[in-house]
Amino acid sequence: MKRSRASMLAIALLALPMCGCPRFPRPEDSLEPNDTTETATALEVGVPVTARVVPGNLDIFKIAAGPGEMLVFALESQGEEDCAAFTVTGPDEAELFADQHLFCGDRDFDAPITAEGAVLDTGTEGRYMLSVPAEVAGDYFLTIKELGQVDNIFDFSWLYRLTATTTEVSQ
Ligand SMILES: [Ca+2]
Ligand SMILES: [Ca+2]
Repeated sequence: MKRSRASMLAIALLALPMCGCPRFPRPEDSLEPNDTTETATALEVGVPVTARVVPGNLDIFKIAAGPGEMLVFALESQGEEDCAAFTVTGPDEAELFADQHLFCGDRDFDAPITAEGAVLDTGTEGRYMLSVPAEVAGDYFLTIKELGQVDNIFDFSWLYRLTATTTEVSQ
């Protein structure tokens, strides 16, 4: 009896990696630590960075923009659980965009808070185009937070490529 229970446990342990569930821990990226605006990763216009966000560890990026520009963050999924929430703040700490959903895939149910002219385009699978008006000159901060499912047993992570660009807004 003991033996069969042990073999059942062995089968369960062997089956676990095959169930497709996300597993933890997953390695962090080389940009860490970038969990606060003070330690934010500085972006250069048009130069992509690849990073991984995990629950409980924000990824924060900064880029100088403005005045009179549109700042666009292009985020392309490179795999794992695309389950992110975004926030963009301006030089005066004004919130220009803030996702409000708490779990994967709920963005459509809990609409983000957006400043006038700020838009998140999710029209292409695995790609986000987040545009915010940079009316004031200074540093703009993008915060990426990895969410989960309501019933998550294992933590998620998301591998992404981020490119920031600016365009002049015609008057
Ligand atoms: Ca990270
Ligand atoms: Ca981080």
